[in-house]
Amino acid sequence: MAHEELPVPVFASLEPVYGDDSALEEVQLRFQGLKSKFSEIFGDIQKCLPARQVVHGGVRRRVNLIGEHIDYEGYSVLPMAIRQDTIIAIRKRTDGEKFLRIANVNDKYTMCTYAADPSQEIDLKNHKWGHYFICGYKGFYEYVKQKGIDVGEPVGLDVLVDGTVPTGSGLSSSAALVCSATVAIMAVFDVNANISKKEVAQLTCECERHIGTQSGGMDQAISIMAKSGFAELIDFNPIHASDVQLPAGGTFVIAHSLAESQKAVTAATNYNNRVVECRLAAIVLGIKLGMKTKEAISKVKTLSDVEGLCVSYAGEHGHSDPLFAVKEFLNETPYTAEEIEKITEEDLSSIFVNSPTSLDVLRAAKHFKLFQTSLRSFFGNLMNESHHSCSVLYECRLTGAGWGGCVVALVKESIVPQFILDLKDRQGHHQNSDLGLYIFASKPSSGATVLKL
Ligand code: NG1
Ligand code: MG
Repeated sequence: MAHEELPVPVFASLEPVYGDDSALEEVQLRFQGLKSKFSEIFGDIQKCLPARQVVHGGVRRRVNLIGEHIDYEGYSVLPMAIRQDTIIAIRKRTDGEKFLRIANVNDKYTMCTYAADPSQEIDLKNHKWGHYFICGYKGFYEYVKQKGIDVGEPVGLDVLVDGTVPTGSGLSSSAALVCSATVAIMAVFDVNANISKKEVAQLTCECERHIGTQSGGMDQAISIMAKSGFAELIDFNPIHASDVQLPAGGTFVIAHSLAESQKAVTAATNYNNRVVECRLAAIVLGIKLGMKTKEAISKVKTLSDVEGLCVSYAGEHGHSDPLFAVKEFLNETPYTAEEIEKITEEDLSSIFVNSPTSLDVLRAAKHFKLFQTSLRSFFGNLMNESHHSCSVLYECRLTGAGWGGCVVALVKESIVPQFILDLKDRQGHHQNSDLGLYIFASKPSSGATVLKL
């Protein structure tokens, strides 16, 4: 059975997860810290259930090696989990109290309190870190409802979070929190045994959309499905992960640019803007390549949906790649909404009527870069090309969504310490007291885990 078909593993101690991991000692300390802080805040640690998440590093965080900004276009990506993670301790309240209290070991994040109400709307205009937990909470209840699983009336939850990656770093701190929240909630309600990692990956991707980012699914997929020692080639629709062995003798060094990117706050102008531009480019290409207007609008969601048409068109002209059609049919000058509406024969606001976050984009954007956006999606295959296309055509340069965050370098193992020292010198990182958080080496790590202690 493929490992993605297995449920998220449940362990009684840390060793099976971190046994081969130099970080074991550090993690043990963090778990002890998590336990005592939990008791300090909420009292009585008994029956507290810690769930651990690590990305690309898995309900660890991740770095992406190949393929930025193409997951939401249905194209495959190659991320890996890094050693940094988010761990959560969670407990159901049995005293009838109907609040979710979400605390963080880091004092920078003050406690967030929400009603124990799965139908609550997340207040997107007033961003709070606890909203990411609520994404998982809402998603969990949507899942059990859809599956007909009875988990009883909503109860209060005490939650304590500890995450080791800087936020807004393109290392997917948001997905680490959403995924660890979802996995922890599943575990505390005992519904984690029969659900496969693949299903959790799909579910957590939908969960994160509650925060208003039109998430592609890469981060959640790797957070849940990562396997120690491997990067994963992730395909979408449906989600599928294939293990990819990385070259021996190399280690990835991840270095923060020290610019933060608050995607949940800038979604309309950055991330969701690219998702909307891609959909519009795909619709326009679909129409230019002979689809009827209505058909294109209803059927074409991503550029991968029209790639076949583009390739056939190129073939008729003795070419083989979809870029030929892009260059033929799309103007390099950005389009106004009115110009696109002339082609679609429909208001853009009615095309996106069911997507409030897309309507936000339409309100915020003056122009739409259809040519650049489709060039970029069809183009981003090899790491160098991907990096070039990312920086030149997409105005971002880093792992993750960009506009801040981390660079990733594959470095010969023998020179890693010197490489890190040089980087610190060049970037003035030596003045930063949290050095290890901002520049570090990581091998591919494992994905989400539940610990019942
Ligand atoms: P970051 O920057 O880590 O939030 C985002 C998306 C990914 C992917 C990358 C760009 C979410 C949660 N993550 O990553 O799905 O599209 O940008 O490759 O939306
Ligand atoms: Mg994110």
